[in-house]
Amino acid sequence: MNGPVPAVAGHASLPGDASLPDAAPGGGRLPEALLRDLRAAVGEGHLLLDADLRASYERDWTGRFGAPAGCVVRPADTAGVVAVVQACAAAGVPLVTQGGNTGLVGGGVPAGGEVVLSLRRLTALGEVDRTSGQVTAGAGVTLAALQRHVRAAGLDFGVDLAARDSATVGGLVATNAGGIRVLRYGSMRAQLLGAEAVLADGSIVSRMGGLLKDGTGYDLVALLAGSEGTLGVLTAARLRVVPLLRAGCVALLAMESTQAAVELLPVLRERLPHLAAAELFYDAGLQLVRRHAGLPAPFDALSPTPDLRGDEPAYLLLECLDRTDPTDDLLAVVAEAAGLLDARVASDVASARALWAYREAHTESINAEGVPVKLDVSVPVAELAGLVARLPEVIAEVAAGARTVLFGHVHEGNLHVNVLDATEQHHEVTEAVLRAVAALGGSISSEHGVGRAKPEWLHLSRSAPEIAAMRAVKRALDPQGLLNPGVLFR
Ligand code: 2HG
Ligand code: ZN
Repeated sequence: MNGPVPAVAGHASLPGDASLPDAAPGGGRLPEALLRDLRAAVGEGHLLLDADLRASYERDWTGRFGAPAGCVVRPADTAGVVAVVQACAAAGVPLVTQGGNTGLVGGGVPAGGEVVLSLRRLTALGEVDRTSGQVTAGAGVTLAALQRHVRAAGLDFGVDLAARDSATVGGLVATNAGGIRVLRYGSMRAQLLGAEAVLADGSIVSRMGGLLKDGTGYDLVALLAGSEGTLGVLTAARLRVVPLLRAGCVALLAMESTQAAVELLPVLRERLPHLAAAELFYDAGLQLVRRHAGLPAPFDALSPTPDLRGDEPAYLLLECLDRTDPTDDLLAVVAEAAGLLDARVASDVASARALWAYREAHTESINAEGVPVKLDVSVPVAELAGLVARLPEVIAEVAAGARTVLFGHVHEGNLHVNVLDATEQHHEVTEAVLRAVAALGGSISSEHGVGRAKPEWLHLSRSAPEIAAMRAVKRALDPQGLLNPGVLFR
């Protein structure tokens, strides 16, 4: 997930990408009867057939994935979604569900000829229920709109990420999005207390009561989180809210190595109960961000400590949030931090934002350089420094001359591996990186989903019986293979 969605239509498919079949024709090829039913379901103005109107729905944010859709439909409500799903089921035409189109693994854009079901008009927001600490949000509500709504009631939402202005509730649930607050509140699945979803046969599953204890069998709501639109179309979510913590401070630490940053984690856990984010990046990303966002150097030239363990410096961005100013506690930890080369601490909103910009501008700055091969992985945190040290060699072996930019969420051992100048070798790079991750007991997809980018490597993270069980669930709920075919499974 990333920043504001720029116009990216017109990028060519990556050479040799088996997930992108030759461009299928647009709306002209869909059966007339289907178009008639879709028009009736969404209204004339929300059935998009012209190539120009479809374009922004057909290509993903990175420019790497996408193909012409049969058409795009934009229903206004759950009844409209039901009518769309039923029409597609009757015609046997597959659907791709899309939210804010900020996905990074091709899971929300067509592979050629599907109906794109955009949920952006499902923007209803219920009143914040202070008694239960819950709120209901339509699938098309953006994260920023949800945050504004909940904060106006003196509360907050537990997930936050850089793409907040465009990413929608439906997409956040579909990918089980993580972001920058996972160490405090968990991923999207942990916020999800109920859901309304339209299944592939047009039936509606609605569990919006928000019961915190409910032992009546399978947890269908939890199953939808991370299902990437393959099991049903999520139309609304019942979400947990958290206290609004207005007093905050941010520190940007230059650590002598990744290992030094990792070794600080137990100290942070024990001494900073108000820690809300711990983010990691390196010089390669910092230089790109400075160039594209025009930011000054955060530190004067760093003078490495004599016992520098051979690694490059790692930048660690920490944020504490509380009811009372947590700056003194953070300063005390920073003052004693082992392996610290330099530090900046910000307690006012403007300087805190300025420090966050170094981290949050990574995705945009990388994209400004070209189409990256993006891999979102996690390893047990004790293995993180080892992975960071190995990756340059692993990547250079299959893509000499590629530029690798690493950043991520250190607490979860979650690394975003962005490889530029490697579009020709994207398959080899993916294979090499994901194998290195799997060898360390890691996950091939931490928070962006599997999408169309990684089904081939699912077996590196999931056993054969697990994949068979997942496929059985998919077949049971979507026997026609109507919903997001090619996403998650090959
Ligand atoms: C982030 O942490 C997002 O900023 C995007 O997950 C990561 O662009 C990326 O690779
Ligand atoms: Zn991330």
